[in-house]
Amino acid sequence: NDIMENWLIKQVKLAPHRLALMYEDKTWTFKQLQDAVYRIAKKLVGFDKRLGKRTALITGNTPASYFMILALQQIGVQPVLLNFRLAFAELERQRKDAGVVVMFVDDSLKKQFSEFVKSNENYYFISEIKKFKTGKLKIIPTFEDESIASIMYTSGTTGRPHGVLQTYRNHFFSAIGSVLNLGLEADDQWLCAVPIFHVSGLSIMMRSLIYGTGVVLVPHFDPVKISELLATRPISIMSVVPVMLKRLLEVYPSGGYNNAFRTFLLGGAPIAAAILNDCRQKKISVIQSYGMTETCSQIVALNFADAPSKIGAVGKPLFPVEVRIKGRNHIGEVEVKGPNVARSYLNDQAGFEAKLTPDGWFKTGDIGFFDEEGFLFIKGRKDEMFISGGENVFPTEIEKVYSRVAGIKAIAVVGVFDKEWGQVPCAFVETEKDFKLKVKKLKNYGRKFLAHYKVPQRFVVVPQLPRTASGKVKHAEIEKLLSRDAE
Ligand code: S0N
Ligand code: MG
Ligand code: MG
Repeated sequence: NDIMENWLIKQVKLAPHRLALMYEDKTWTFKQLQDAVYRIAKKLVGFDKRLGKRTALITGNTPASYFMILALQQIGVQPVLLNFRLAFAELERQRKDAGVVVMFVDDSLKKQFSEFVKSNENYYFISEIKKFKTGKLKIIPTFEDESIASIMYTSGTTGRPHGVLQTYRNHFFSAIGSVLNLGLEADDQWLCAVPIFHVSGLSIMMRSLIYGTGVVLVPHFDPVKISELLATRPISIMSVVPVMLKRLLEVYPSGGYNNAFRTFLLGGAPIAAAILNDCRQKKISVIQSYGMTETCSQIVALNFADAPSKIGAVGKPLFPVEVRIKGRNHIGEVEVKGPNVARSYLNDQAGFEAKLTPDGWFKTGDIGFFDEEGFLFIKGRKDEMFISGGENVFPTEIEKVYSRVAGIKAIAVVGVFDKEWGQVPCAFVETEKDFKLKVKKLKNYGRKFLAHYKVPQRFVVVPQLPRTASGKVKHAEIEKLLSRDAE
């Protein structure tokens, strides 16, 4: 178990006066970042032992949330990062699974979370830490390879949430793989509009600490404001999911982006060829990538120069990772191995091991193949998971919620094509004879238990869902029926 000096301490030694963070018109150097983080850390230490081994954060993309993540890391408490778009019931399941007592919520989410925070004495808005007494600071001097830097939840085919344990080693090698591909300039600035509760966002912060480069954080995805930033500030890179890039192109400034702008890093989902062509015409570089929470961000990337001859590819495996497909010249499950691949789920080593091959490769659930030049193509999923606007959606979760509705005999949810989000959930239901399907009511019902992006946009009544001999619904056949419909 190797040990590295605490990254924040290290970076303050290396580059105390370099830009670490910009948010609206405020900036922080690495030294100022450390001061801000330590002020919060002192309050957290003074707060008391209820913090425990782990503390949950419902983050916004704000300095306060960023400082909280770092403050917890600095005092050796594992931050459990939760998605604010989830329904309360979903958040509570994850919190309980993590064995977390205390939860902090970003103040920018006050409207949505006031009742939630008020109703539990262990939940606080981040601003409330001002009231805590100040404690004696004990900073962790080193980051051990296997200690946990962050925990993020993913769901699975069973509908059970899994907390992915992301270690410092995972983040470190992820940052190295990224920089060996994207290069580095001392004054690089990386715009972060992707949520920091996802590894797409948090990895930008971890890279900043490791590289000594700046993060430009924006509170939410406002394409007009972001275009203005990209045009007027020396921002070099921005991470996006396809819907973000699409919306940015719609408001592309006539004078283009600033001269320091190098590329978009696109991940989270495959991109439509039309959007890429638009980028090419505008001479905007896009590096497509492939990665997941379990791999601590991208593990495969496609450089812009290769893109025209490799339409549909996600690229080549980055330096520290290996990717393989079982069987020769075959299409099959994508398996990955490397120092940025997580080693376990929280409280569910068995669940994680079920996703490992006997020789220790992580089975992604994605189906793909390599072409003769070593480019990886992703063709689909082993399970029914699909992606909406960069968010993974697991039909089982949605089906479980709707199976409880009286009158619904059976339900199958599949992702269907959507111009904006890539895919959106659509429900196919078998109903009792006299059941009157009221779509509005069903949607409102779903919103009580599920993140809004998981609520089916359409409900289609079918006499009979396609099933296997053993009675299991065949999702793939529903999708086929649909595409036949669309033709
Ligand atoms: C695209 C985003 C910003 C859209 O959100 P927006 O516009 O802020 O919406 P809201 O104002 O919150 O809500 C308006 C209505 O839109 C609905 N809605 C919101 N999001 C979605 C969605 N995803 N799908 C469908 N509908 C959505 C709301 O429900 C609301 O409707 P009503 O009013 O009816 O409630 C936002 O979705 C977003 O931030 N998406 C990106 C998430 C993301 O970052 N995903 C990546 C996760 N994957 C990883 O982290 C691994 C890969 C990775 O690391 C990576 C990924 C990308 C780039 C780089 C990397 C990397 O490797 O570094
Ligand atoms: Mg409270
Ligand atoms: Mg399933």
